[in-house]
Amino acid sequence: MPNPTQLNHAFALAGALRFTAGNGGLTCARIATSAATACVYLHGAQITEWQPRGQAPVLWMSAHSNYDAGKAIRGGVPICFPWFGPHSTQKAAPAHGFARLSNWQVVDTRLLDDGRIEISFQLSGRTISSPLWPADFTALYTLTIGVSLEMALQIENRSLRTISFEEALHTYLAVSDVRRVRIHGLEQTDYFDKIDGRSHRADDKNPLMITGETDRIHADSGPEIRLEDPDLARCIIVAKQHSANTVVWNPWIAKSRQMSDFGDDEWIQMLCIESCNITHDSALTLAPGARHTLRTTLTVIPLT
Ligand code: TA6
Repeated sequence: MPNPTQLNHAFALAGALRFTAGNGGLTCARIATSAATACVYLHGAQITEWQPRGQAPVLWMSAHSNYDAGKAIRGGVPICFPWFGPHSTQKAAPAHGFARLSNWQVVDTRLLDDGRIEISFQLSGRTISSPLWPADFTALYTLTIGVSLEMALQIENRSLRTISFEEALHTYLAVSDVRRVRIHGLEQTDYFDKIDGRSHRADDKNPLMITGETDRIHADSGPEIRLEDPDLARCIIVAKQHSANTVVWNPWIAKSRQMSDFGDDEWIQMLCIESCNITHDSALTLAPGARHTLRTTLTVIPLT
């Protein structure tokens, strides 16, 4: 894998993007423009920081995260692919697939005319073949960073047979106090509650509020989820394209204590709102040569 010096020679953008050694010695791209700052690790192509100028950080990161080639970074936006959660048959397989544990290759960086920074990463089945999912594929992940954050995950089937997979942008959002936020956009949707193992229908008109451990897979949510944070006087808009389900997750007290890379009280200041194509009903199938792009855009507006 190229070192920061080699990456800067090929991809640095003067005054806007440079590569450096981050936590744990893992290589990351640091972005700083008049619009925002950000940090993206090549490990998992995981964005860990995004902060529009004048805003509090929008992505949450655990202070206890690992930064180790063999482990997932806790926070930011992990890429879950080609399966979500535990592997269907191999219990020893990594949760949420191998994409977030892999070194992705930087393939492009550019400064757009509107001042946004675009950085693209690639993961290929030719470099990361897994007996658990032996497909020939190419994943292209493009981040467009400015006053908004656009994340586009394109999967291409490079094999001669149909492939099926799950995917998610497992977005950790930073909140002031998860007990006081309101989530709009999931009303009147059906969801599977992983806590009680049953299917439910969301309240018809009231926004979702978090009052305990929450782990829900909502089906057919609309194109936009709004997270209202009264104490930060802001609303984070999660706009989704080609995402069949939305996961809402907060581990709350007991689950937080069970995770070594998650502080006991960190649950208060985070909430995952994840853009997904998961479960048997919504996993994706691609014919040979076909492509699919899951796109999520985060925007922050004042809470009026
Ligand atoms: O997206 C929610 C979830 O599937 C939860 O069930 C919990 O496992 C969370 O992901 C975190 O998973 P991780 O493997 O990153 O600890």
